[in-house]
Parts: sequence; C-alpha cells; structure tokens
Amino acid sequence: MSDLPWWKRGVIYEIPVASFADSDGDGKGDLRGIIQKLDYLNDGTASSLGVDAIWLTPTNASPMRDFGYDVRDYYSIDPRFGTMADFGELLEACHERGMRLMTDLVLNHTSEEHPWFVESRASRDNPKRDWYVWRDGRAPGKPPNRWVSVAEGSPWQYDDATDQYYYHAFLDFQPDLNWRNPEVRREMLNVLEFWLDKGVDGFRLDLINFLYEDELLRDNPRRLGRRPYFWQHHIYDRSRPESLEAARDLRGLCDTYPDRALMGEVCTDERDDAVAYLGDGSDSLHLSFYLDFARVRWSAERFRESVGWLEKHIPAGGWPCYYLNNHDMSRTFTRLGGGRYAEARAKVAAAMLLTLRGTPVIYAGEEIGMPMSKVPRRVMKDPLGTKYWPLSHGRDGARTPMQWSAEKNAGFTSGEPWLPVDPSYAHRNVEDLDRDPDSLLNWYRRLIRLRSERLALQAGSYRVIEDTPKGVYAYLRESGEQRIAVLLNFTSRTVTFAKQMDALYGAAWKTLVSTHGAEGEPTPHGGIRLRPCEVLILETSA
Ligand code: TEU
Repeated sequence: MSDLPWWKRGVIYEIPVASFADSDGDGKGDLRGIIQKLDYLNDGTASSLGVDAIWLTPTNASPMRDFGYDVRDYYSIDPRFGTMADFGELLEACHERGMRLMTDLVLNHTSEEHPWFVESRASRDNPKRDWYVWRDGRAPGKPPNRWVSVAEGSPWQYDDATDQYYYHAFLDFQPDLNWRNPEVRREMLNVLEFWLDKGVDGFRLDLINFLYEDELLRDNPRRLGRRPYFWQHHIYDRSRPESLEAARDLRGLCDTYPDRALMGEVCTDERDDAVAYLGDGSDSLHLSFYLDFARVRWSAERFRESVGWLEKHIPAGGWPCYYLNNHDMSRTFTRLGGGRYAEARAKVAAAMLLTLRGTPVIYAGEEIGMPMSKVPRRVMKDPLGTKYWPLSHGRDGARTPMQWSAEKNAGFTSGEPWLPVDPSYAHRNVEDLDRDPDSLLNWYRRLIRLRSERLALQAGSYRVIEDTPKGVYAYLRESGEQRIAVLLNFTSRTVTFAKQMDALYGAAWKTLVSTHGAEGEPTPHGGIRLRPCEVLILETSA
C-alpha cells in the first residue's frame, strides 16, 4: 500500500444531499439516508463502489433558495437534512469503514436571511454593516460599476432602506461577505475550526477565487463571448491575489490538524487560475478543480490537450484533480453524446477519469449513467432555471433523485420526490446494474478497485503514448517497476496501431482490464487493435 495521503490516493464521490436518499419520506434526501447507503459506497468488498471519500453539498441551515449555497447559520445542520447528532453518526460511520467525509463550505457569501446580513442592511452605522460589501451608486439609479455576475445581470442590488447597493457575486439573495474586514476573516476561520474539531476530513470550498474583489471596483476590460458574463475579461471581480492569500490562511489552519484537505472550486474559464491555487503543493490548497477538463467535448485530442496543459503548468508538488460533471452542469452521460454509443463512451470517460494522474471526483449517479433529465418548467426549482427559462433550463436536470431501483420513485423516497425522477430509472438503476457484470456500475467498481491496487495508477508518472491514430488517447502510468498503459478508443471505428507498444518495453504486455472482455490475454506481438470505444488497460513490468 502506498503512503500517499488519502486525498491523493483516493477517489472522491460528490453527494448532492437532497437528491441521494430520503430516510423519512419527506421527498428530500437527508443524512440518515446517506448512512443507509454507505455499504453501496464502500463496504470493504469488491461488490461496493469502493470510493475513499464523500463530499456533501452544503448541509448548514439555509432557506434553500440555492439548495444550501445560501447559508443562514454556519454552525448548524439544516433540520431538513437531520440533526447534528445525525451528522456525528454519519462521520463516525464513514471513519469506521476507512472513508473520509468532506463538507461544502460557502465562504464567499451568506443567505440574505443570515442574521449578520439582516443586521448589516438595517442601517449604515450597524456594527455588522461592514461585514458585507456596500457601496453608493455611480449616479442615481446606476450601480457602482459595470461588472456582470457569474449568474448574469448586475452583481449590485439596490437597497432603499439605506440608499446603497450591496454586492453579490452570485444571485441577489446571496450577499457577498466583505473579506477585507478582519472580523469576517476571523469568523470564517472559526467556522473551519468548528467543523475540523468535529472531525471532518476536509472541505470543498465554494467559489474560492471569488472571496475578494478589486478594492477600487475598476471596470473589467471588454471582450467577445457567448453570453454577457463572458463579454468581460474578469480581472477585477475574481481571482484577485487577496483570495489566494486567504486560501493560504485556510491551509495554515487546516495544517494544524492531521490529515485534512481543502478542495477549491476555482470557478473560471482561465486555465491558469486553477493552477494558481495549487501553489507549490504545500502552501495553498491541496486540490483544486480543473474546470477546463469538465468542459471538453467528446474528442481524444481535446482531452489529451487539456490534460497535457495541466501536466505542463502544474507547479512542482501540485496535484491534479479531475471531474467530468457535478451538480451545476450537464451530466456526462448526456453531454458526451454518442447515441447508441453513449454507454460505451461513458465507459471510456470513466476509464480516463480513474486512471489519470490526479484525484478523480465522481458525481453521484454518474456511475449508473444517469442522463441530464428534462425537468419541465412547472416543476423547476433552480433559481437560475426559473430566472432565465427558456434561454437556460437551469441545473435541476443534474439533480434529479438518485436511481436506486425500478420501484416507485426509483427507491429514492416513499414520499413525493422534490424533483421528478428521471424516466430512465426503469432500466438505469443501481439494483439492476448491480446484477449485470458488464454494466457501467460494475465497470466503475472494477476501475476503482484496480486503482486502489496499483501504485502506478495512484502515484505514477504520466506520459502520453505518441503517434497513436486519430481518436485514440493513450498514456503510460509508471511507478518503479510497475508500468501501466491506458488505451482509449474514442471513435466508433476499429483502429489498429502497430509499433508503438513494442517500442515501449517490448511485447510483454498483459491485459488487466478491458471493456471487450480480453482480461488476462497477452497482447499480440507487433500491434494493438482497438474495437469501437474499446478501453484496454495493460500492464508490464520492467
Ligand atoms: O457554483 C459556482 C458557479 O458559479 C457555477 O458553477 C455556476 O453554478 C454555473 O456556472 C452556472 O452557470 C457554486 C456552486 O457549485 C453552485 O451550486 C452554487 O449555486 C454557487 O456556487 C453559489 O454558491
């Protein structure tokens, strides 16, 4: 076994709490529901998924207008999800089976219902006034500057009670905390400490590169883009150097506890930004999401290029972190397309995610191929969906209930589910996929297991195998004596390539895992033949 820290060695599984498992029949997922499903995630045997850590979307008390990303009390658990005792039980149950628990921390903003903001907006001289970002308009009826929010529209909301605007990087009911105020900074470190003391193993840090804005509120330079947010080059309202410093402070605190990890959501369309948060691997965040990878369309060349860029630019000691989808974006199964090859593509994508150098993050439901659901307007819940419909359909389609079985409501709840279950549950559900040895679910299980058994996959170097045919992405993972080759055919054609594998350490390759059932077979001398969307994972030793 390797001596890598868990956050490098392991696989992280994102749980959108409201959509995972409902234990009390109110139609929403909860903490006890997760406790009941822990065996599915990791029971220590090959029949479970085998993930090493779970990341829970926010569970603090919240009006839930943005599903917990609008916090009313950082030191609590929302009653809809359970109690603090339930949380303690979940944490203990995870630890008992060697799993880690990460929670989501929303440090950039609170709910407008947070008592701090209620005070802050009460009067200009309220002691909490400066806990948020308040400014005068630049002229009557005009917000302080021309910035555009990541959720679109002006990020400035006028408040007539005190005739000033408050700043919200996201939606208007999520006012930004003023991180320039040392009291705010102190308080947020207290929040971390509170949960670290409870024993949580780490945090996913929401919008970590948004904590600070330019003090002078300078307007962003203009540029061309596909929607108003992208019409500006966001140099003054995100990824400011002060946010990086704050991340270092958080890291400093985290390091006073053993074995904890910070995983930053660096929300940006600039590749450099994510890398900046990895520092030299010791003074900044442990992990930060590489959004670029999750935006790549179905193309071997584009994935290779995206990974290649990160491998080239990551600072020495930094560690990559990949995901293909999450609760904010279109689910992989649908996004990567493929028609009758959708399932086969999902297997190729899974093999790539789980064998690259870096920590993989899986989004619940990805392992059973849940599609992006079409949620009708009348039952839509996401404020981004209802605000921008029909231009945008929001994020509900990625948040429909987890599909456990072919029973009513996909076995998610005995009540009325908060979002409709996707009709695919009749054939795409854990129970049925569990029984089929060739299912996507069993493919994920095999890959996760393989990863846990092979040091080369956890810690080995990454090297592209050059000169492969178009549509093939192939690479080597090497550690000491162990050499693993991952060959991914992104096309729906059979491709052959002759010399490459022989040139690499002769022909003594053995098939470890294959989508097309060639396990254990020696690779024929002289060449490789990959059938449509075939994955071959080969091994040889020096
Ligand atoms: O998301 C940050 C964010 O801005 C995007 O992922 C966004 O949801 C997407 O671009 C929409 O087009 C984080 C959380 O993951 C998200 O769920 C929250 O709504 C948001 O922050 C606000 O806290």
